[in-house]
Amino acid sequence: MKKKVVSVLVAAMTVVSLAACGNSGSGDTPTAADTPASADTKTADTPAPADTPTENSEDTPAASGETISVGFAQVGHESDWRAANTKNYQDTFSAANGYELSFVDCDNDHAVQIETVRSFIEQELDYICIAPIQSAGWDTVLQEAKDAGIPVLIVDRAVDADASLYTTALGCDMVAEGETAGNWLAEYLNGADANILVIEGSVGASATLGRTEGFNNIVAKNSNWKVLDSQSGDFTQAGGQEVMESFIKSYSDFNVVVCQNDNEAYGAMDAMDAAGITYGVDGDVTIISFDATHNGLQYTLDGKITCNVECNPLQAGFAEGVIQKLQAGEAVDAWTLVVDEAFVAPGITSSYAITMSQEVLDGRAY
Ligand code: GYE
Repeated sequence: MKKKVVSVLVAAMTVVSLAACGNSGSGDTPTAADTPASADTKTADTPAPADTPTENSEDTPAASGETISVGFAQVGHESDWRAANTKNYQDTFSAANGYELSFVDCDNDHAVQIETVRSFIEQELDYICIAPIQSAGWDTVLQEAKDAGIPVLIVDRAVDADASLYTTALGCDMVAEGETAGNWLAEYLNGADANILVIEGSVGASATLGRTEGFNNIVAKNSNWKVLDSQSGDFTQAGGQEVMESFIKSYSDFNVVVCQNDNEAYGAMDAMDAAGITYGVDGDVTIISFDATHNGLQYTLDGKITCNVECNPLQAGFAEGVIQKLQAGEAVDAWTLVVDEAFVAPGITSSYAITMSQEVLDGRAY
């Protein structure tokens, strides 16, 4: 099962080695903060396995009929987004598609995730995908994977490590998501004051850091906005409810609640319901959420979550596209941006977001 490091003669007579491709990241670490714009953007046109040329890769596992082994060190099972992301990886890296997927739910524990990656290295898997629970603390194990010659794909969230330590990264632009939320709010409030409470995601996660940074970039431009408090709800419904309950005890004068994912928003709504606080387009408090899952968009269609900034969890096709390119001995991009939109409740028009409709909701698979 161990990946052979092969050289492949491609049409232009250029010899490209897998090992070289594996370390072809640019000097710039592709963090969410400096995500390149659309030039590298990939959308639904990611090559499906059937479209991927395999004729130039005769001694790769796929071409020789061997399955390709992929380890996936997943964050955990904290949210609906995560469940959709996990299912997407399991469906894409299936036995029927020629893969043997070693899937590990790391239960939001950084130490477990590091050890999981180490065990993938010991098992000499062909590829390793990591959705990093936190962005810091990756240098050592990434160096170990590099030394073992195993290509690593950093998926969904970013790491702080130098890009030379991994093969490629892919995911949404979290800073841009936070900025979209802020820009939409400025447009919506049209000069009115904002007293804002933020329920952040998991501490140290790039999704949390990026969304916070992006939103704060817009807060800084609005002198009559005040962030009263900002606490982690760990991307869970229970966490969102707990943080909102404590906010309600401490603050009485807020009119905006920013939840960094949909599950936290469900918990925050439960807490506000219990306290008799009204929210949504007809209520006292405006809720902003992130993810735009099916249930989250239902609440947006119902006018309860006023703005929902998407992060698309269906990212496995991008990872598979990278792996198929590496199998074929082709160079891969250092960074692949998964593009997303934002959605607003019916009756609101925005230059930053799409107005929700039943049709949009019906088209939402996750
Ligand atoms: O927003 C949240 C999940 O990393 C983008 O993690 C992902 C985030 C997503 O738990 O729901």
